[in-house]
Amino acid sequence: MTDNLKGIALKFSIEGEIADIKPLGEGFINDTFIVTTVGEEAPNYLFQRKNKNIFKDVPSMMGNILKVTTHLKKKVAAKGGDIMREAMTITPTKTGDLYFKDEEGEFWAMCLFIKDNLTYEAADSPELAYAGGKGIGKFQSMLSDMKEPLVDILPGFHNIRFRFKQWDEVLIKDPAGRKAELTEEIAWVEDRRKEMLEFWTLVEDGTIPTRVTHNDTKINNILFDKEGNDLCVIDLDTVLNSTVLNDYGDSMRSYTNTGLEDDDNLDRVSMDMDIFKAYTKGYLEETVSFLTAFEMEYLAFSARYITFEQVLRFLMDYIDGDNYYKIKAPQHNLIRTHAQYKLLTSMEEQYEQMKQVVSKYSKELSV
Ligand code: GN1
Ligand code: MG
Repeated sequence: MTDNLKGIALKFSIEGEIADIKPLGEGFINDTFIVTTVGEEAPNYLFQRKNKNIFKDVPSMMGNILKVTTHLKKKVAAKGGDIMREAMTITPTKTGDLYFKDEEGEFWAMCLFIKDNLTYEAADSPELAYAGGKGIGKFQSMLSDMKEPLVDILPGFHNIRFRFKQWDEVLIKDPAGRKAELTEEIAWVEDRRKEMLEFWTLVEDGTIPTRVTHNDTKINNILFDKEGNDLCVIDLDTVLNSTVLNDYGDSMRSYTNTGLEDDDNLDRVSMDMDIFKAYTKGYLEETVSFLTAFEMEYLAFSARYITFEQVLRFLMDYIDGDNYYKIKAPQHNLIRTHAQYKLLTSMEEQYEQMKQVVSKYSKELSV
Protein backbone atom coordinates (compact mmCIF):
# COMPACT_ATOMS: atom_id res chain seq x y z
CA MET A 1 0.00 0.00 0.00
CA THR A 2 1.53 3.30 -1.01
CA ASP A 3 1.28 6.32 1.27
CA ASN A 4 -0.47 8.17 -1.49
CA LEU A 5 -3.15 5.50 -1.84
CA LYS A 6 -3.64 5.41 1.90
CA GLY A 7 -3.77 9.20 2.03
CA ILE A 8 -6.57 9.24 -0.50
CA ALA A 9 -8.44 6.40 1.23
CA LEU A 10 -8.28 8.40 4.45
CA LYS A 11 -10.32 11.16 2.82
CA PHE A 12 -13.31 8.82 3.02
CA SER A 13 -15.38 8.15 6.12
CA ILE A 14 -13.99 4.76 6.90
CA GLU A 15 -14.88 3.03 10.15
CA GLY A 16 -11.92 1.61 12.01
CA GLU A 17 -8.25 1.73 11.11
CA ILE A 18 -6.84 0.82 7.69
CA ALA A 19 -4.83 -2.42 7.77
CA ASP A 20 -4.03 -2.76 4.06
CA ILE A 21 -4.96 -1.70 0.54
CA LYS A 22 -4.56 -4.22 -2.28
CA PRO A 23 -5.53 -4.32 -5.97
CA LEU A 24 -8.69 -6.33 -6.66
CA GLY A 25 -9.94 -8.02 -9.82
CA GLU A 26 -9.19 -7.26 -13.42
CA GLY A 27 -11.69 -4.66 -14.61
CA PHE A 28 -10.94 -3.33 -18.08
CA ILE A 29 -11.75 0.22 -17.17
CA ASN A 30 -11.22 1.35 -13.55
CA ASP A 31 -8.45 0.55 -11.04
CA THR A 32 -10.00 -1.27 -8.12
CA PHE A 33 -8.61 -1.87 -4.63
CA ILE A 34 -9.84 -3.45 -1.44
CA VAL A 35 -9.27 -1.56 1.76
CA THR A 36 -9.11 -3.91 4.74
CA THR A 37 -9.54 -2.59 8.23
CA VAL A 38 -8.11 -3.81 11.52
CA GLY A 39 -10.31 -6.23 13.45
CA GLU A 40 -13.63 -7.90 12.66
CA GLU A 41 -15.89 -5.06 13.77
CA ALA A 42 -15.20 -2.51 11.05
CA PRO A 43 -16.19 -3.35 7.46
CA ASN A 44 -13.83 -3.49 4.48
CA TYR A 45 -14.21 -1.17 1.52
CA LEU A 46 -14.06 -1.28 -2.26
CA PHE A 47 -12.00 1.64 -3.46
CA GLN A 48 -11.73 2.77 -7.08
CA ARG A 49 -9.94 5.22 -9.26
CA LYS A 50 -12.55 5.88 -11.93
CA ASN A 51 -11.29 6.00 -15.48
CA LYS A 52 -11.79 9.64 -16.35
CA ASN A 53 -11.14 9.10 -20.07
CA ILE A 54 -14.25 6.98 -20.18
CA PHE A 55 -16.31 8.49 -17.41
CA LYS A 56 -16.11 12.17 -18.25
CA ASP A 57 -18.61 13.20 -15.59
CA VAL A 58 -17.82 11.25 -12.42
CA PRO A 59 -19.90 13.57 -10.18
CA SER A 60 -23.03 12.78 -12.22
CA MET A 61 -22.11 9.11 -12.35
CA MET A 62 -21.90 8.99 -8.56
CA GLY A 63 -25.16 10.95 -8.36
CA ASN A 64 -26.83 8.30 -10.54
CA ILE A 65 -25.46 5.53 -8.34
CA LEU A 66 -26.79 7.25 -5.23
CA LYS A 67 -30.27 7.61 -6.75
CA VAL A 68 -30.32 3.97 -7.79
CA THR A 69 -28.96 2.55 -4.53
CA THR A 70 -31.37 4.70 -2.49
CA HIS A 71 -34.29 3.36 -4.50
CA LEU A 72 -33.02 -0.23 -4.26
CA LYS A 73 -32.60 0.00 -0.49
CA LYS A 74 -36.20 1.16 -0.08
CA LYS A 75 -37.36 -1.84 -2.07
CA VAL A 76 -35.13 -4.28 -0.20
CA ALA A 77 -36.34 -2.89 3.14
CA ALA A 78 -39.97 -3.16 2.05
CA LYS A 79 -39.59 -6.88 1.44
CA GLY A 80 -37.75 -7.38 4.72
CA GLY A 81 -34.33 -7.91 3.14
CA ASP A 82 -30.89 -6.84 4.33
CA ILE A 83 -30.26 -3.36 2.91
CA MET A 84 -26.52 -3.57 3.53
CA ARG A 85 -26.07 -6.85 1.66
CA GLU A 86 -28.69 -6.75 -1.07
CA ALA A 87 -27.82 -3.27 -2.34
CA MET A 88 -24.57 -1.35 -2.69
CA THR A 89 -23.73 1.36 -0.16
CA ILE A 90 -21.66 4.38 -1.17
CA THR A 91 -19.07 5.48 1.39
CA PRO A 92 -18.88 9.28 1.18
CA THR A 93 -15.82 11.37 1.96
CA LYS A 94 -15.40 12.94 5.37
CA THR A 95 -16.80 16.13 3.91
CA GLY A 96 -19.89 14.30 2.66
CA ASP A 97 -19.02 14.13 -1.05
CA LEU A 98 -19.67 11.06 -3.18
CA TYR A 99 -16.15 11.14 -4.66
CA PHE A 100 -12.73 12.66 -4.08
CA LYS A 101 -10.75 14.49 -6.76
CA ASP A 102 -6.99 14.30 -6.18
CA GLU A 103 -4.28 16.79 -7.16
CA GLU A 104 -3.80 15.08 -10.51
CA GLY A 105 -7.46 15.43 -11.34
CA GLU A 106 -8.16 11.72 -10.78
CA PHE A 107 -11.53 10.78 -9.36
CA TRP A 108 -11.83 8.28 -6.51
CA ALA A 109 -14.91 6.65 -5.01
CA MET A 110 -15.58 4.12 -2.30
CA CYS A 111 -18.31 1.73 -1.30
CA LEU A 112 -18.83 -0.90 1.39
CA PHE A 113 -17.38 -4.30 0.64
CA ILE A 114 -20.10 -6.90 1.08
CA LYS A 115 -18.53 -9.90 2.79
CA ASP A 116 -19.27 -13.60 2.62
CA ASN A 117 -20.18 -13.70 -1.04
CA LEU A 118 -19.08 -15.63 -4.07
CA THR A 119 -18.26 -14.24 -7.51
CA TYR A 120 -17.71 -16.11 -10.74
CA GLU A 121 -15.97 -15.45 -14.01
CA ALA A 122 -18.07 -18.06 -15.83
CA ALA A 123 -21.50 -19.62 -15.40
CA ASP A 124 -20.38 -23.18 -14.82
CA SER A 125 -23.84 -24.60 -14.10
CA PRO A 126 -27.47 -23.97 -15.08
CA GLU A 127 -28.25 -23.43 -11.37
CA LEU A 128 -25.84 -20.51 -11.25
CA ALA A 129 -27.22 -19.08 -14.50
CA TYR A 130 -30.74 -19.37 -13.08
CA ALA A 131 -29.66 -17.43 -9.95
CA GLY A 132 -27.97 -14.80 -12.13
CA GLY A 133 -31.16 -14.38 -14.17
CA LYS A 134 -33.13 -13.90 -10.98
CA GLY A 135 -30.59 -11.35 -9.75
CA ILE A 136 -30.72 -9.15 -12.85
CA GLY A 137 -34.49 -9.66 -13.08
CA LYS A 138 -34.99 -8.49 -9.49
CA PHE A 139 -32.67 -5.54 -10.02
CA GLN A 140 -34.69 -4.37 -13.02
CA SER A 141 -37.98 -5.11 -11.31
CA MET A 142 -37.08 -3.09 -8.20
CA LEU A 143 -36.09 -0.18 -10.44
CA SER A 144 -39.06 -0.46 -12.79
CA ASP A 145 -41.03 2.20 -10.88
CA MET A 146 -38.11 4.60 -10.42
CA LYS A 147 -39.32 7.87 -11.92
CA GLU A 148 -36.31 10.08 -11.23
CA PRO A 149 -34.30 10.34 -14.45
CA LEU A 150 -30.59 9.52 -14.48
CA VAL A 151 -27.97 11.72 -16.10
CA ASP A 152 -26.87 10.24 -19.41
CA ILE A 153 -23.20 10.01 -18.50
CA LEU A 154 -22.34 7.73 -21.43
CA PRO A 155 -24.31 9.02 -24.40
CA GLY A 156 -24.92 6.26 -26.93
CA PHE A 157 -23.40 3.53 -24.75
CA HIS A 158 -25.42 0.60 -26.14
CA ASN A 159 -26.81 2.57 -29.07
CA ILE A 160 -25.64 0.88 -32.24
CA ARG A 161 -26.34 3.95 -34.38
CA PHE A 162 -23.85 5.86 -32.23
CA ARG A 163 -21.38 2.95 -32.32
CA PHE A 164 -21.58 2.86 -36.14
CA LYS A 165 -20.88 6.59 -36.21
CA GLN A 166 -17.73 6.04 -34.12
CA TRP A 167 -16.89 3.04 -36.29
CA ASP A 168 -17.20 4.99 -39.55
CA GLU A 169 -14.95 7.73 -38.17
CA VAL A 170 -12.29 5.32 -36.97
CA LEU A 171 -12.31 3.48 -40.29
CA ILE A 172 -11.78 6.71 -42.21
CA LYS A 173 -8.88 7.71 -39.96
CA ASP A 174 -7.36 4.23 -39.61
CA PRO A 175 -5.01 5.68 -36.95
CA ALA A 176 -2.93 2.54 -36.39
CA GLY A 177 -2.77 1.55 -40.07
CA ARG A 178 -4.43 -1.78 -39.33
CA LYS A 179 -7.47 -1.60 -41.59
CA ALA A 180 -5.93 -3.21 -44.67
CA GLU A 181 -5.31 -6.51 -42.90
CA LEU A 182 -8.83 -6.67 -41.45
CA THR A 183 -11.02 -7.05 -44.55
CA GLU A 184 -12.68 -10.20 -43.27
CA GLU A 185 -13.36 -8.86 -39.77
CA ILE A 186 -14.70 -5.55 -41.10
CA ALA A 187 -17.13 -7.48 -43.29
CA TRP A 188 -18.45 -9.30 -40.18
CA VAL A 189 -19.57 -5.93 -38.90
CA GLU A 190 -20.80 -4.48 -42.19
CA ASP A 191 -22.86 -7.57 -43.07
CA ARG A 192 -24.98 -6.98 -39.97
CA ARG A 193 -25.23 -3.20 -40.02
CA LYS A 194 -28.72 -3.01 -41.52
CA GLU A 195 -30.30 -5.61 -39.24
CA MET A 196 -28.83 -4.08 -36.08
CA LEU A 197 -29.89 -0.54 -37.01
CA GLU A 198 -33.40 -1.77 -37.80
CA PHE A 199 -33.69 -3.21 -34.33
CA TRP A 200 -32.42 -0.02 -32.71
CA THR A 201 -35.12 1.99 -34.55
CA LEU A 202 -37.65 0.27 -32.25
CA VAL A 203 -35.91 1.75 -29.23
CA GLU A 204 -35.64 5.16 -30.89
CA ASP A 205 -39.32 5.32 -31.77
CA GLY A 206 -40.40 4.11 -28.31
CA THR A 207 -41.81 0.76 -29.42
CA ILE A 208 -39.36 -0.69 -26.93
CA PRO A 209 -39.45 1.43 -23.74
CA THR A 210 -36.56 2.95 -21.84
CA ARG A 211 -36.08 2.04 -18.18
CA VAL A 212 -33.40 2.13 -15.50
CA THR A 213 -30.86 -0.49 -16.48
CA HIS A 214 -27.41 -1.67 -15.43
CA ASN A 215 -25.65 -1.92 -18.79
CA ASP A 216 -22.76 -4.16 -17.77
CA THR A 217 -24.36 -7.39 -16.60
CA LYS A 218 -21.42 -9.73 -16.97
CA ILE A 219 -21.47 -12.58 -14.47
CA ASN A 220 -18.69 -11.00 -12.41
CA ASN A 221 -20.90 -8.01 -11.72
CA ILE A 222 -23.23 -9.95 -9.46
CA LEU A 223 -22.56 -11.38 -6.01
CA PHE A 224 -23.97 -14.75 -5.00
CA ASP A 225 -24.42 -16.07 -1.47
CA LYS A 226 -22.92 -19.30 -0.23
CA GLU A 227 -26.12 -21.20 -1.00
CA GLY A 228 -25.80 -20.15 -4.63
CA ASN A 229 -28.59 -17.57 -4.61
CA ASP A 230 -28.23 -14.12 -6.13
CA LEU A 231 -27.28 -11.59 -3.49
CA CYS A 232 -26.45 -8.19 -4.97
CA VAL A 233 -25.82 -6.56 -8.34
CA ILE A 234 -22.57 -4.57 -8.24
CA ASP A 235 -20.52 -2.24 -10.47
CA LEU A 236 -23.16 0.42 -10.95
CA ASP A 237 -20.98 2.82 -12.97
CA THR A 238 -23.09 2.34 -16.05
CA VAL A 239 -26.60 2.61 -14.59
CA LEU A 240 -28.51 4.53 -17.25
CA ASN A 241 -31.91 4.94 -18.83
CA SER A 242 -31.81 2.38 -21.60
CA THR A 243 -33.60 -0.79 -22.62
CA VAL A 244 -33.77 -3.86 -20.36
CA LEU A 245 -32.88 -5.85 -23.46
CA ASN A 246 -29.29 -4.67 -23.17
CA ASP A 247 -28.96 -6.13 -19.69
CA TYR A 248 -30.48 -9.44 -20.65
CA GLY A 249 -28.43 -9.56 -23.86
CA ASP A 250 -25.15 -8.73 -22.13
CA SER A 251 -25.77 -11.45 -19.55
CA MET A 252 -26.35 -13.92 -22.34
CA ARG A 253 -23.10 -12.85 -23.98
CA SER A 254 -21.30 -13.46 -20.71
CA TYR A 255 -23.07 -16.47 -19.16
CA THR A 256 -23.64 -18.69 -22.19
CA ASN A 257 -20.09 -18.57 -23.54
CA THR A 258 -18.45 -22.00 -23.19
CA GLY A 259 -15.06 -20.33 -23.62
CA LEU A 260 -13.48 -17.10 -22.46
CA GLU A 261 -14.35 -13.65 -23.68
CA ASP A 262 -10.83 -13.49 -25.10
CA ASP A 263 -10.31 -17.18 -25.80
CA ASP A 264 -7.53 -17.84 -28.28
CA ASN A 265 -8.90 -21.29 -28.95
CA LEU A 266 -12.09 -20.73 -30.91
CA ASP A 267 -13.07 -24.40 -30.60
CA ARG A 268 -13.84 -23.69 -26.98
CA VAL A 269 -16.23 -20.82 -27.76
CA SER A 270 -19.94 -21.43 -28.37
CA MET A 271 -23.33 -20.60 -26.90
CA ASP A 272 -24.53 -23.09 -24.28
CA MET A 273 -28.27 -23.63 -24.67
CA ASP A 274 -28.77 -25.10 -21.19
CA ILE A 275 -27.30 -21.97 -19.65
CA PHE A 276 -29.45 -19.85 -21.94
CA LYS A 277 -32.57 -21.69 -20.80
CA ALA A 278 -31.74 -21.51 -17.10
CA TYR A 279 -30.89 -17.78 -17.10
CA THR A 280 -33.98 -16.98 -19.18
CA LYS A 281 -36.23 -18.85 -16.77
CA GLY A 282 -34.81 -17.06 -13.72
CA TYR A 283 -34.92 -13.70 -15.47
CA LEU A 284 -38.49 -14.03 -16.71
CA GLU A 285 -39.76 -15.27 -13.35
CA GLU A 286 -38.83 -11.86 -11.99
CA THR A 287 -39.73 -9.66 -14.95
CA VAL A 288 -42.68 -11.14 -16.78
CA SER A 289 -45.07 -9.05 -14.69
CA PHE A 290 -43.84 -5.74 -16.09
CA LEU A 291 -42.16 -6.45 -19.44
CA THR A 292 -44.14 -5.50 -22.54
CA ALA A 293 -44.87 -7.96 -25.34
CA PHE A 294 -42.36 -6.14 -27.55
CA GLU A 295 -39.62 -6.45 -24.96
CA MET A 296 -40.23 -10.18 -24.64
CA GLU A 297 -40.35 -10.61 -28.40
CA TYR A 298 -36.86 -9.15 -28.75
CA LEU A 299 -35.11 -10.83 -25.81
CA ALA A 300 -33.50 -13.54 -27.93
CA PHE A 301 -32.39 -10.97 -30.49
CA SER A 302 -30.85 -8.81 -27.77
CA ALA A 303 -28.28 -11.53 -27.07
CA ARG A 304 -27.14 -11.26 -30.68
CA TYR A 305 -27.32 -7.46 -30.58
CA ILE A 306 -25.05 -7.04 -27.57
CA THR A 307 -22.61 -9.70 -28.72
CA PHE A 308 -22.46 -7.99 -32.11
CA GLU A 309 -21.89 -4.64 -30.41
CA GLN A 310 -19.02 -6.15 -28.45
CA VAL A 311 -17.45 -7.49 -31.67
CA LEU A 312 -17.71 -4.00 -33.11
CA ARG A 313 -16.31 -2.32 -29.99
CA PHE A 314 -13.31 -4.64 -29.63
CA LEU A 315 -12.50 -4.45 -33.35
CA MET A 316 -12.96 -0.68 -33.39
CA ASP A 317 -10.58 -0.32 -30.46
CA TYR A 318 -8.04 -2.49 -32.25
CA ILE A 319 -8.31 -0.38 -35.41
CA ASP A 320 -8.07 2.75 -33.28
CA GLY A 321 -4.77 1.55 -31.77
CA ASP A 322 -6.08 0.19 -28.43
CA ASN A 323 -7.13 3.32 -26.60
CA TYR A 324 -10.23 2.13 -24.74
CA TYR A 325 -9.84 -1.34 -23.23
CA LYS A 326 -6.86 -2.33 -21.16
CA ILE A 327 -4.88 -4.91 -23.15
CA LYS A 328 -2.46 -7.62 -22.02
CA ALA A 329 -0.87 -8.28 -25.42
CA PRO A 330 -0.58 -6.31 -28.68
CA GLN A 331 -3.23 -8.45 -30.42
CA HIS A 332 -5.54 -8.69 -27.41
CA ASN A 333 -8.42 -6.69 -28.91
CA LEU A 334 -8.23 -8.72 -32.12
CA ILE A 335 -8.30 -11.98 -30.16
CA ARG A 336 -11.32 -10.66 -28.26
CA THR A 337 -12.98 -9.74 -31.57
CA HIS A 338 -12.52 -13.25 -32.97
CA ALA A 339 -13.76 -14.92 -29.80
CA GLN A 340 -16.85 -12.73 -29.58
CA TYR A 341 -17.54 -13.25 -33.28
CA LYS A 342 -17.42 -17.01 -32.80
CA LEU A 343 -19.95 -16.64 -30.00
CA LEU A 344 -22.13 -14.45 -32.20
CA THR A 345 -22.21 -17.01 -35.01
CA SER A 346 -23.06 -19.73 -32.51
CA MET A 347 -26.02 -17.62 -31.35
CA GLU A 348 -27.07 -17.04 -34.95
CA GLU A 349 -27.05 -20.79 -35.56
CA GLN A 350 -29.19 -21.43 -32.49
CA TYR A 351 -31.45 -18.40 -32.87
CA GLU A 352 -34.69 -20.25 -33.66
CA GLN A 353 -34.29 -22.36 -30.55
CA MET A 354 -33.45 -19.31 -28.44
CA LYS A 355 -36.68 -17.64 -29.56
CA GLN A 356 -38.65 -20.78 -28.71
CA VAL A 357 -37.17 -20.89 -25.20
CA VAL A 358 -38.09 -17.25 -24.53
CA SER A 359 -41.57 -17.71 -25.93
CA LYS A 360 -42.15 -20.88 -23.90
CA TYR A 361 -41.19 -19.28 -20.57
CA SER A 362 -42.92 -16.01 -21.25
CA LYS A 363 -46.16 -17.88 -21.97
CA GLU A 364 -45.84 -20.29 -19.04
CA LEU A 365 -44.95 -17.58 -16.56
CA SER A 366 -47.53 -15.05 -17.76
CA VAL A 367 -50.49 -17.18 -16.67
C1 GN1 B 1 -16.07 -3.17 -19.71
O1 GN1 B 1 -14.85 -2.76 -16.84
P1 GN1 B 1 -15.72 -3.91 -17.12
O2 GN1 B 1 -14.91 -5.12 -17.42
O3 GN1 B 1 -16.77 -4.13 -16.04
C2 GN1 B 1 -17.05 -2.28 -20.47
C3 GN1 B 1 -18.27 -3.06 -20.89
C4 GN1 B 1 -17.85 -4.22 -21.76
C5 GN1 B 1 -16.85 -5.07 -20.99
C6 GN1 B 1 -16.32 -6.19 -21.85
C7 GN1 B 1 -17.73 1.22 -19.24
O4 GN1 B 1 -16.60 -3.55 -18.46
O5 GN1 B 1 -19.17 -2.24 -21.63
O6 GN1 B 1 -18.93 -4.97 -22.14
O7 GN1 B 1 -15.75 -4.29 -20.50
N1 GN1 B 1 -17.43 -1.13 -19.66
C8 GN1 B 1 -17.39 0.12 -20.17
O8 GN1 B 1 -15.91 -7.22 -21.05
O9 GN1 B 1 -17.08 0.36 -21.33
MG1 MG C 1 -17.06 -5.07 -13.65
